[in-house]
Amino acid sequence: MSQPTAAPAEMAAISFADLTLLLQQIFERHGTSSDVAKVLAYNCASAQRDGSHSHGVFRIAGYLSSLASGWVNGQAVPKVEDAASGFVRVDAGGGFAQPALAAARSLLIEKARSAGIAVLAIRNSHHFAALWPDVEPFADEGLVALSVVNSMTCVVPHGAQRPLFGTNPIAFAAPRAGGEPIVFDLATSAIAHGDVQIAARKGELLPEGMGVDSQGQPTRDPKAILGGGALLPFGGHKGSALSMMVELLAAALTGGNFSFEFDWTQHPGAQTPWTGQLIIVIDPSKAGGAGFASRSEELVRHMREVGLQRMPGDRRFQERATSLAQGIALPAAELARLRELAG
Ligand code: NDP
Ligand code: PYC
Repeated sequence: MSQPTAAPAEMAAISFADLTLLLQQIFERHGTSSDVAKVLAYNCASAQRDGSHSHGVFRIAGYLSSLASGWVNGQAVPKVEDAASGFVRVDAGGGFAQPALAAARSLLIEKARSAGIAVLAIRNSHHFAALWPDVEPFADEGLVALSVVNSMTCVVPHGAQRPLFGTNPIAFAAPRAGGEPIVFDLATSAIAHGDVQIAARKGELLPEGMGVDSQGQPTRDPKAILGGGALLPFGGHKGSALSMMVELLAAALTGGNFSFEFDWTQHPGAQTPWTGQLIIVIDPSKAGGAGFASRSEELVRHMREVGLQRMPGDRRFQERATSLAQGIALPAAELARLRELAG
């Protein structure tokens, strides 16, 4: 006998500008300042537009429960410090990382252009989003950018028995002549925590090798991973080393918390990791020689020539083009819920 299949959800479409405005209203109505709301709304709408589903409107519930719990300061005003010729520090004041980046961005670019390289160290910050929106705009301005952020303990270091690291993504962006910039953004865990939540919600099994249950046994059940189990790093000892590097750069170097250092148990509903973020920006024009963007393009051409069909970022740029042309597709019930939240 065949299994009954769920009816496909009725879909609706909304423009990028309208979704951004709607999300801005939601954030403001739930306790953020207008400045913070603008930055978070643009970030979250961009993720939805580009098909970054684990960090688009799916995250709104987590943002709002974190704000309501008092765990994150939606009104925080970042303090930018000019630390050295190539170093900017920001204390995010227990608020979100993206407004801290926005506040420091022009100083960071000025330093990168004058010194050739500059570092932005954000501490005392919450990052609950995709990382590519933090680096891609630098590439649009001809700069190379690399960012790391740590999150919350849920990944077992390779060879260990218990979780310690966060899902700790790394994002990179570089300009490319005659095309979209080269951008990748990847969790150093075998799968992002957000995707495990989405699989659990849909009742789907994960591929092999993503995580373990509460007894440390391999499992494909996302609910077992979320309910006392843990994730594994991608690529065994190699992903584990990168995750360790992220803890060092995003937390030890910035003055932020390691993924295991904060305790949110007194704030039921808290979901936003209270950690740190590092961004390194390089001005490739200082390297001399052939233009960097032309060399990037040359590399991409050679990759295509050996048979590469899909560059990292290709799917996202394609989704962006479709969303901008046809509107961002969302289940109608989800859009109605967002409108309710916006009041
Ligand atoms: P994916 O594994 O989906 O993708 C990682 C990268 O690989 C992307 O740049 C993607 O490009 C590219 N890619 C995917 N498949 C292919 C392929 N077949 N060929 C070439 N390139 C490919 O991402 P993750 O699940 O690791 O991470 C998802 C998101 O979660 C990220 O945005 C990350 O920043 C976020 N995250 C945030 C955390 C936080 O603390 N704030 C913690 C952990 C994750 P494309 O985009 O075009 O698909
Ligand atoms: O998807 O792993 C994740 C994540 C952690 C914090 C924000 N996103």
